[in-house]
Amino acid sequence: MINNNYVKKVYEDLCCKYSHEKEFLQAVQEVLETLEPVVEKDPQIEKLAILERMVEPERMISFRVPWVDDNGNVHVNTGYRCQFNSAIGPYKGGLRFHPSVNQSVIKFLGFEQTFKNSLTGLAMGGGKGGSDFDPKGKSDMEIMRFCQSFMTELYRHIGQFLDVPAGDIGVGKREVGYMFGQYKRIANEFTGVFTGKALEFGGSLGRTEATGYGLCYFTEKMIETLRGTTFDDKKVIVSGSGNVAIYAAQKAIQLGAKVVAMSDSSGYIYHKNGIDLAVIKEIKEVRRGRIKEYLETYPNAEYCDNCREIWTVPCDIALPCATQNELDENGAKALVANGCIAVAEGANMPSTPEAVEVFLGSDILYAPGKASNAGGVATSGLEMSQNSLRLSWTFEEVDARLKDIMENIFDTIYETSKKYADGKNLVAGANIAGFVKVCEAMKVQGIAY
Ligand code: NDP
Ligand code: 2IT
Repeated sequence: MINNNYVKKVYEDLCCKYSHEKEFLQAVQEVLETLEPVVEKDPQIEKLAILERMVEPERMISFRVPWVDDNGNVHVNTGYRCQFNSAIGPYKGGLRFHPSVNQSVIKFLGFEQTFKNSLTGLAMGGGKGGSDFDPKGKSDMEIMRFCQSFMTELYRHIGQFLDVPAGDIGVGKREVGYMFGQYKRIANEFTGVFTGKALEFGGSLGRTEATGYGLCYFTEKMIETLRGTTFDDKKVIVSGSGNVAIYAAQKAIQLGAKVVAMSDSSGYIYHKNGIDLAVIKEIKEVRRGRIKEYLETYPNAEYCDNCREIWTVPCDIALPCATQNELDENGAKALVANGCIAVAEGANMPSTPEAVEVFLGSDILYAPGKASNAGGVATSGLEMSQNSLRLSWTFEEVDARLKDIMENIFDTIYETSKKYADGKNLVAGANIAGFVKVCEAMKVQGIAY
């Protein structure tokens, strides 16, 4: 519910203009609702139309991506790059290849990224991009041809001081390699224009693990501070089984937890004794297979062919690490009813607004993705620093910086929540803390006539 007249008007105008952009409006509404106390204290925000500027991307690029499959058939996909906000640094954010990608999805991700990047404390603006291309079932050569075609247009819009993409759903080291290679070829320069690169050409140690590890560092700090407990001996469920999920599970296990359930878009597995992550890695990272194949090694584990039901598995900590709106009101109620103490988001906007309401109305600790999954982009920032310095830091050095950044993010959003809300609402804490820095930068940079 939005009460303030100015905030309400900004949101209503946006709803009229972009009525079909469901995910984008959802992300904006959640942020605007929590900014009311800040807007009421600072009349400059309305006078300088900061909110109107904050919800409109600086630039939204969309383009044709034609490519040829192994049989010689021609296909056409749509490519996007949303350069949302550059008030505090060059645009920074991942690329997503998934059939569900459209302008609304890319804009919601770019909007969220602006606040997330601000929370890291590093100088990075917000951006996001991708395509409705489906990498599933494609050969390596098809992936390569698609990435090259995509970059043949995108290269003119990015640069190490302008916009630095990285991975997201469907984009990992393989895709980043093909895109970086094409950029280098066309731009005729070798620069840190991408993060998430392989180690051989400027990647950072620890970037692969960063989002998942960072999520656990954040969660451990949250449950230590607010519940006086740790991951040790906790039962954990992790949705998804991609980059974020695998390394969240790995760190949770290292910290003494037992991960009992994981999923992919087809279904979830439940392994009472604790999931063997080496088997998941083999299936997902090496074979690019389905999570159901886990049962070939562990026939005593269970498989359910509805991935949305993973939240009914009793647990102490839930880490949604797959995609937006994967955790709805029923899932949230099941987690609360089963005595779960904390939900921390590895994915972007995995909880529906109704699920968030359930969490905020209960005793559960709830960490919004823009705070708890910021470890990935933070380590991308560290990769950019290393590229600029022409140096590589050790895994231990990167990991220590990541831990420090995640603990600082928790402290910042908790303190902000105490200042503006009730100290429990970390959504408000994250949105306000992320907003204030960008807002101050926008205020002093003037308005272009
Ligand atoms: P991956 O492509 O490596 O893995 C995605 C996982 O989520 C897969 O298990 C996939 O299952 C599942 N998934 C994807 N779409 C759906 C869907 N519609 N319904 C159910 N399951 C789905 O991506 P990442 O691990 O990189 O990203 C996961 C989430 O984390 C995303 O929300 C992303 O934006 C966010 N994130 C990623 C960061 C990063 O550094 N990579 C950083 C911060 C956030 P299947 O294989 O069946 O499709
Ligand atoms: O959502 C995200 O923060 C990412 N996909 C990582 C972005 C990045 O630039 O590393």
